[in-house]
Amino acid sequence: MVSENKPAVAVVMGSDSDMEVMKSCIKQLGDFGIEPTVRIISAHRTPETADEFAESAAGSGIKVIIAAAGMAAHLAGALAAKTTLPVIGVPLISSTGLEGIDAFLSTAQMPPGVPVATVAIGKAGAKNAAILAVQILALSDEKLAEKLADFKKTQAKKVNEKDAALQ
Ligand code: RP5
Repeated sequence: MVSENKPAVAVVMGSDSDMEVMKSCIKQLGDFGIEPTVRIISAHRTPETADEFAESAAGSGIKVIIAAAGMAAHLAGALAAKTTLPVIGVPLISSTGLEGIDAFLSTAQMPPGVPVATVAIGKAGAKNAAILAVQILALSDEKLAEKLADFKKTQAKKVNEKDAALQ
């Protein structure tokens, strides 16, 4: 069961400039009734805070960490190095002109032994990170599992309706 009081999901981002995209992650979690802990922590600018956060996350009741960053995105990996909780990495597009490929490779290409579940670049990834976190929590939470099943049905219904409108 997900605790009513302690947030089970943390959404961590490398900069306040990531917030605009990560709002869709926070909103998607909210749609499943999950209010996450939201933090701005940088693997490069505030590395001590990153260590501290990762080391104390499990003890604070967090079960899944979503970590989003752009450019040389080391946040998800740095957190994964210091916790046994599952870490979902969201690579973000920055102003470098590399369209998020830089962050994607930095997030996904973890060495063996320290996985980061890396989702798509940008807004799609932000939303999918929330859904993946819910899927992990739903393994031990029947109500969440039901909500996920409803979500899938509604999603399929919307596509079917669009298809039908073309016939
Ligand atoms: C990363 O660098 C952040 O996650 C952000 O995506 C990018 C740029 O950060 P700012 O210069 O906008 O703070 O660490």
